Amino acid sequence: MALLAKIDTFIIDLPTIRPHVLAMATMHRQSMVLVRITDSDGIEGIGEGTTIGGLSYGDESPEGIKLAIDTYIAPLLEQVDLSRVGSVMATIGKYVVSNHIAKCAVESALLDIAGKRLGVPASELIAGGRRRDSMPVAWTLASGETGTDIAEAEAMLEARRHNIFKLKIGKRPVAADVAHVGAIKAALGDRASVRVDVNQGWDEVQADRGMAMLADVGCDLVEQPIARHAVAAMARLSARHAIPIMADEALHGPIDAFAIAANAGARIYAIKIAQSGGVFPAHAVGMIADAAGIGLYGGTMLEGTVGTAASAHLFATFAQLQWGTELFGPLLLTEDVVTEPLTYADFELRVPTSPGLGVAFDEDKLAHFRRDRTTSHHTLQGA
Ligand code: MUC
Ligand code: MG
Repeated sequence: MALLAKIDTFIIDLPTIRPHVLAMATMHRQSMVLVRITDSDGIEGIGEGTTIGGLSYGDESPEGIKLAIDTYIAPLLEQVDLSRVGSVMATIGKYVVSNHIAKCAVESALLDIAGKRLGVPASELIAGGRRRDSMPVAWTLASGETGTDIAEAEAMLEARRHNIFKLKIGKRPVAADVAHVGAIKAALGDRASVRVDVNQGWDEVQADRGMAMLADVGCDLVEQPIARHAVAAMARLSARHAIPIMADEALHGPIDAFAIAANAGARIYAIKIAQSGGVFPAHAVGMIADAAGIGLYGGTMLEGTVGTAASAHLFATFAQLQWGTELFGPLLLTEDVVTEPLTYADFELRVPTSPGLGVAFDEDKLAHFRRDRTTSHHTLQGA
């Protein structure tokens, strides 16, 4: 039996290495909610809940995630045995609907504690445990400039960091977007897989035109071309085009996963632990996809190191990961708040091996980047 001794939540804001241009927002920084839970045995677990562009991507904001945890989830944690992670999350689910990102942050911290208690990486606590120690990682080209994106992709190939590139489109007219994708694919050729994410930017007519043109320029897949609720239209587009649709915003956990599979709305799922409501529901999304013959891709909410590690532990357990992952979040940031960064090498991310999530806060950096920091006399090197 492990009881709650302490829970602390805080928002940190970290600058991005360059503006990250998406259909709905241009990011100059990433804001993440971090949770630290200490149990009655003194074991500490950490978790992350992150979204993109304030309230422009989804219906949870960093401020709202923190409020949901502090005001509604923390009191529930005072009444349960924290060592039973699935049961704790079921209790939370009974009293807190939706709020998937907040739930994900708390569940990750509990899994971190569970792994540390048992002396095993979090991946060993999910289904049959870890099946792979590293996984392919895509990079998103989203500078907004074709030439800059090509130079960035060349540098990534040269450094053997990424050979899968996702391009963010949907903001400009369809033809201009496709010309941008075509120019990048022509420059990279067979050295890289080029994919696009429209972030719901098109209607069905634009998607019909866009998907046909994208197939012609050698694009490998089209992520969430239209509105997330338009499952019937996703199914019509999937039936009409050979280029596969990957569902992202449409997937908020197992119920959506089942509905999209039943309606043949997508051939690939971008699985995100935050959007699904945690590692366990995201695992269920993966199982539904597998059963339906839908390909798997490990998605990101552009989390920092803690959320990226939690995602990697889950994706390491999937029998199939046909489309790789995009767990590059920490690489988009100029700063980090952990003691040891994750390892990226040979186009892959290595899954941490120490107990729990396998990552730890650097207390000085954390204190420095907390939005609610009270002192500014702490000066970090390079900060
Ligand atoms: C999204 O919609 O997939 C993932 C990678 C990236 O650049 O943005 C995100 C969000
Ligand atoms: Mg997406």
